[in-house]
Amino acid sequence: MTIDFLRAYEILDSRGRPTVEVYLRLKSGGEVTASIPSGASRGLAEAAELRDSNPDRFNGMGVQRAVYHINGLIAPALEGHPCDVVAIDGLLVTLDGTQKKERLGANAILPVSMAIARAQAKVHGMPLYVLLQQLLGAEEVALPYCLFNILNGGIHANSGLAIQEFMIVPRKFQSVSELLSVATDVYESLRRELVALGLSTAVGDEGGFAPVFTDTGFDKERRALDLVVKAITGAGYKLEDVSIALDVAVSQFYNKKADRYDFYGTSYDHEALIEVYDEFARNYPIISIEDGMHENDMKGWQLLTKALGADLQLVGDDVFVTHVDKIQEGVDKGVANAVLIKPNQVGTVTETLAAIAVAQENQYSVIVSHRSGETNDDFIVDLAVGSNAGQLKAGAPVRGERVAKYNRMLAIERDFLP
Ligand code: 2PG
Ligand code: MG
Repeated sequence: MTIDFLRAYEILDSRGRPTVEVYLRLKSGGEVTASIPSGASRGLAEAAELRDSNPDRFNGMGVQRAVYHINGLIAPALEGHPCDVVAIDGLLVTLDGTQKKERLGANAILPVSMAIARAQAKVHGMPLYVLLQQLLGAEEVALPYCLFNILNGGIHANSGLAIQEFMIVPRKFQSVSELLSVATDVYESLRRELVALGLSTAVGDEGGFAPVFTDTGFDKERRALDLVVKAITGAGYKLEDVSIALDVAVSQFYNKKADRYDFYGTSYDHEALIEVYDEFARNYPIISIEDGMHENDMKGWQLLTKALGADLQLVGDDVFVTHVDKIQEGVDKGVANAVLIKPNQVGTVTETLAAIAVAQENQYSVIVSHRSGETNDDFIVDLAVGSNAGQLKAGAPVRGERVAKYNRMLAIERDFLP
């Protein structure tokens, strides 16, 4: 039950940048590992990710400092300690002592927190998702619906598309394997469309295609949406059975001084931008739009939620950064109706569960999410299942670090669920 040995080391993430993996051995002999992802379109209020800034290693992206914080500071404090994630998360937060985990780094704290949770589940002989269910007090567990990213833009690919993620959401399936079959059918169908048009089938950071369209302005997005629709129907599915979700990741387009959004050389006020979203939603089977307004643009968020919140899932990512207080503030102000959950935005498993709890208490939908730079760690799947989140966003149904998540869903269904 107690921690015998804890060590961290650098590994590479899916973008070839260093990240932290932790190895933990229990006194009883059991061992686990945990590794963490890294985002590109990061919220301003996310917990700190320490990078070494040594230009001689990995262009300054090394994480040796975070590794040292685990091996030099955290491990000595935890070895011999009982394996209890709630108690240890509290200890780590105290040991860090800063608002944004700047002292130890969230990239030092989170992999330890995840490893402890995994080891604790192991000690009790239960799958990780059951431990997370118990910690959250969720009455039921369920496999989530998945948002599969099949077209990449924004800063995840240099396709020239402003919108970062075009995702498909299969809604009719009997099993995980059927779900994955639908997703890969549509993905392959999109590949065929692109080949037929002579467009590139190269992929972006999350495995979605990244073709370069020659259209101007938001016609690029319309072209992309037309292709996604064609891919769905071309694969033999009905549009009511496979919907579309977008992550606009709009923050980089916000002109704070003017309080407007600049896309493709045109400036949009709140109303005009909402009209663009509304037009997209009227013309395409879109059910969900993420980060449609800047994280500090509360007025924009309120207008957007009022205008489209009754008909669409409006997901807050950068605006909530998986923080309880920010989610509560959003609920109080009528901002969004769904919350994206990324453990490394806040830095511990316990705080992530608290963020899910406050979203669920307020009837906000919950989408557990990967990051654009991932590892093969599949923790987020157990988190989505154990918290009964309902939705999981884990990228395209291709590339090892993305399919690791879908393969964990297959395993949970196969091994544990009735
Ligand atoms: C997002 C995420 C994941 P990143 O914006 O939702 O898709 O991207 O990890 O780059 O922040
Ligand atoms: Mg996002």
